[in-house]
Amino acid sequence: MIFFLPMRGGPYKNLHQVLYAVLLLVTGAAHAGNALTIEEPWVRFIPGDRPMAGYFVLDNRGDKGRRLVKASSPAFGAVHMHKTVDENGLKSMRPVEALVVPARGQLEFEPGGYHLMLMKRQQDFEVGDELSIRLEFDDGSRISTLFTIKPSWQE
Ligand SMILES: [Cu+2]
Repeated sequence: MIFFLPMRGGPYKNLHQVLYAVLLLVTGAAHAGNALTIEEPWVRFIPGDRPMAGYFVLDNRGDKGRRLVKASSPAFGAVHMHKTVDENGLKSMRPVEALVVPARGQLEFEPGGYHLMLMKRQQDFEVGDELSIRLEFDDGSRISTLFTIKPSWQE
């Protein structure tokens, strides 16, 4: 009795708690991973050292809005979020601090609108190359995917 009681009350109960916690972590991570995805990621090719622009659609299937606060890539020294604005026919770019992907909605980065400004390239690129870009959210979560470099005329 003295041997069995502690065994039942202690380690087994704890083991179940640990297994349950692991199960929650695994399913929680799977949910988080599935809720937000990067669709149609591509980069418009620009020769030389000038900045290139990255485009994608963020698809949020979760029931909470997500706030995108940062983008980065090992292939570039700096990545900023920009918005192209058209004022009386004059196009310019403005920095964007953060953007919300609405619950069960999408946020589009597309030519003429939001884009990632990819600056200070760390390597040479050609059309067809792929490069990794990571997006970070204000809750600390991150997702990354491969962007394909496409010809400059592609929209
Ligand atoms: Cu820009």
